[in-house]
Parts: sequence; structure tokens; C-alpha cells
Amino acid sequence: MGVVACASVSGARASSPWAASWVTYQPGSNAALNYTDPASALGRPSRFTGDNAEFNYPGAVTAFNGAYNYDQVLSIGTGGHIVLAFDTPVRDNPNNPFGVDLLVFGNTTFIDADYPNGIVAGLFSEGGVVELSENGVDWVTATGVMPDGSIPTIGYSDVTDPFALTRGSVPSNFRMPVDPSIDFSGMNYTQVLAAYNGSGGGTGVDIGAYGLSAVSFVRISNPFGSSAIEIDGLSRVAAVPAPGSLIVIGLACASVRRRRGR
Ligand SMILES: [Ca+2]
Ligand SMILES: [Ca+2]
Ligand SMILES: [Ca+2]
Repeated sequence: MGVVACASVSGARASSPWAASWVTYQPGSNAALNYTDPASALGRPSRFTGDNAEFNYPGAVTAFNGAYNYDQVLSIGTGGHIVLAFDTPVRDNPNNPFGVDLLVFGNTTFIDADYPNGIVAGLFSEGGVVELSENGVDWVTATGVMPDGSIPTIGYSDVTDPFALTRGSVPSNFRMPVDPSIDFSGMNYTQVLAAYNGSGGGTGVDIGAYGLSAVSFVRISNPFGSSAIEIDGLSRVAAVPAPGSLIVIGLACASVRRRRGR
């Protein structure tokens, strides 16, 4: 058994942690001009923004400064939607932190009660709806999940200025959710960073809470309200192995090396 575990660890082909492709996109009635390339919702979420010719106002993505380059976020207007696909299914894994299996990154930010010092006074929440599917045909609504309106993205865990003009040196973890029980109201930015605990944010989805064990397709739509929503990307949460399983794999690999004579 130990030999199998060791071989599968070294021989496993990694699947993409991000949405790998898009299936359909309907921009809706009021999608933001120049933000209608569906590829903007694929791949890793943005850590830095404003650093292009259109804006030329570079800044770190923080919980008070969302991504806004044309090629970073996709806009979905009223009546619009996008269907995004993972290359292998997102699983309902009991080892995922807080039960969260999937993260949706919009470009919502906290409202600053003390600009530019970064005191949380609420959210610029634009809402939207998330639906989940294993086969791309049958859909389940992730009730209560707002794709552009819950947990802001943070690009760097060591950027302590909420409106920093430069990059940090510690990239946040876009595959680790924020503890969904945290109330950020009234926090300063140092407290926000501590609460994120290295996470890059994103709205969490526990697919098991909707009766699903695997999800390959995510539909994000904007069926109501007057403002467009923006999507930067999706990620699959990285499971945290129980300490016991790490020891078992470690011992098994060590024993294989011994038998191979190293
Ligand atoms: Ca789960
Ligand atoms: Ca937005
Ligand atoms: Ca993006």
C-alpha cells in the first residue's frame, strides 16, 4: 500500500487549479465596455492592476483595490452569464479548509471608512448567481453565494498599504479560502491581512452543501439588478492532508528508497 501511495504521488498528473476553458458567454444588457473577453475569467486571478496603457496607474490588488485591467476581469451585465469549465472535476473533499471546495474571484472591495487608511465599512457588493454542474446539463444553484460581492481578492500577503503602488514579495494563496465565519466590519488593514491568514480571498463554495460530490462546470449569471458584475477567475481549493496521512506517505516513500538502496 505504501509503495502505491509513493508511486501515485510522484506519477500523478496535476490538473489545472483554475478554470481552464469557457463554454458559453452572454454579456447581457449592460456589460462594461472593453470587459467582454471571456478569457479574462480563465487562469489565475490578478495580483496587480492598472499597469497597462489604458490606465497607467499601477497598484497591488488589495481588499480595497480590485483588479480592473481590460484583460483581467470579465463583465456580465443584466441577463448575461458565463459557463466556465475545469479540466478535471472539483471534488467535495473533507480535507478542504472550512469545507470550501471552490473559490470565485470577482473584483469586489471593502468600502473604506477612513480613506486611504483602509477601515472596513462594508462591501461594494454587486451580487450575481453561481450555479454548479457535474455534466454541464443539470444545474444546482449555490444559494446565498455572491460571485462579485463577498470576499475581496488580496494579491500579496505582505502588502500592508491598502492602496499600495508596488507589488509585494509574498504572493497570497488563491487556493486557500478565508474563514467564512469572520466578520470584517470595523477592521483595519493589518487586521484584515491577519484574518486572511495568507489566503488570496475569493467567495467560497462548499459543493457538498448543495448535494454534489464533483463539479466540472460553473455558471455565473446576473439575472437581476442594474449593475454588471465582474469575474476575475475560479480556483479549486487545495486540500490540506491530515497530519497522519503525511506521515504514512513519508514513511512509505522512505521505505521504498531504502529498498531501492538509494
Ligand atoms: Ca466541501
Ligand atoms: Ca464588480
Ligand atoms: Ca482574470
